[in-house]
Amino acid sequence: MPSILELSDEPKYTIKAVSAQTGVRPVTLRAWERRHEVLTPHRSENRYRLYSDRDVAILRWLKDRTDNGLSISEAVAELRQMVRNGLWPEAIPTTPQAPTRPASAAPEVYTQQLYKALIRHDEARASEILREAMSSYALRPLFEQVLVPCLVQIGEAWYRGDIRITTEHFASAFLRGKLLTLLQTYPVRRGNPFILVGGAPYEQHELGALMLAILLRSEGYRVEYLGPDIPLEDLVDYAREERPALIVLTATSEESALAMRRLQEKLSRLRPTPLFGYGGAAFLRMPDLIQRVPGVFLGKTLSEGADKIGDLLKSTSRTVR
Ligand code: B12
Repeated sequence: MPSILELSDEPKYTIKAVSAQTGVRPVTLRAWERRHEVLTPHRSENRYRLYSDRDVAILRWLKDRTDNGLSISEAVAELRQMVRNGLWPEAIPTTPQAPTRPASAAPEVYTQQLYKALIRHDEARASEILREAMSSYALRPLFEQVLVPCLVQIGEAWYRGDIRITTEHFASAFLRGKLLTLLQTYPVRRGNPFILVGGAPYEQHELGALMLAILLRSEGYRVEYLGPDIPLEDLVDYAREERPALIVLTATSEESALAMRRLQEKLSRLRPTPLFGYGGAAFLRMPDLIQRVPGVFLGKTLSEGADKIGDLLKSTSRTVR
């Protein structure tokens, strides 16, 4: 891990984005600044606070110390002493396995609460529940134990005819919006392995790909999220120019999965040749598709996918751009 001093001090993030990255509420951030002079964020032209990667790392470090029992003034004093001695602490890695604070309710409770708020079209309540779940759970359990089960429940209710198509669309649009915002709160790290993530041709389901993109960005990769239904010819052209280390596509239907059959071959003509990995519900429902689609099957869950990608990239350790 780099020392905090090595991180960029270019002002970039709003207080909302910093709050999502650190788990410290905006009101607390402002209080820390006012009372403890923790840091002085840059102000944009319209006077909004803008924080740098270094600011975020300082706040994460302070949050970690306070989570471990120190008062904020003790943590600030400790940091000042280290800086005076020329020993800036190391940046704390963003470990998605580590919850930001002890969970206040079991994941199933959040799933049910979120499901109920979404089928009532109660956006304010759904946002509140999601915010609480996000501050209680790290990304992997948040996605796999709260959001995915909630989406499955919505899909089943739609299939049974218990909820309207409009309601299902509202719920997925709401979650898509929240997930895109979350993706954008993570910095784009140039120099780290570059990964393209998106949906296979004809695929309209994009939330799995989006969650995977967030996991990978939070783990330090440079990730571009391309959205659903990507035409392969164009993707190959783009890869030729941008030289990603890895392309990941997801598929829910057999049609979309089979549309990826020729991709590996097309990519093998590029130099350097990007790795190609895939996953998604189609391969769980019809496992024989794994034999029929050349490339690396990345696993049954988002966590398995993120871990497998880590292993793949470690073994090639190619950083592009
Ligand atoms: C939201 C939604 C939609 C939205 C999507 C909006 C959006 N922007 O994404 C819209 C309205 C567009 C939609 C359309 C359709 N949908 Co739809 N949809 C859903 C719903 C409710 C949620 C999907 C979702 O995001 N799930 C969350 C993801 C993460 O779950 P998952 O894919 O199961 O992921 C798990 C694994 O597959 C894995 N995984 C996922 N991605 C990846 C990637 C990698 C690399 C790895 C390693 C792992 C991995 O991780 C997860 C577990 O950890 C599901 C219900 C459900 N059970 O999922 C139905 C569902 C998928 N849809 C269904 C259907 C039938 C359709 C339509 C055909 C309906 C229609 N008649 O038009 C169309 C298909 C259009 C198309 N060509 O793709 C069916 C599919 C049934 C089937 N057996 O194929 C479902 C299951 C609903 C149901 N119960 O019947 N849908």
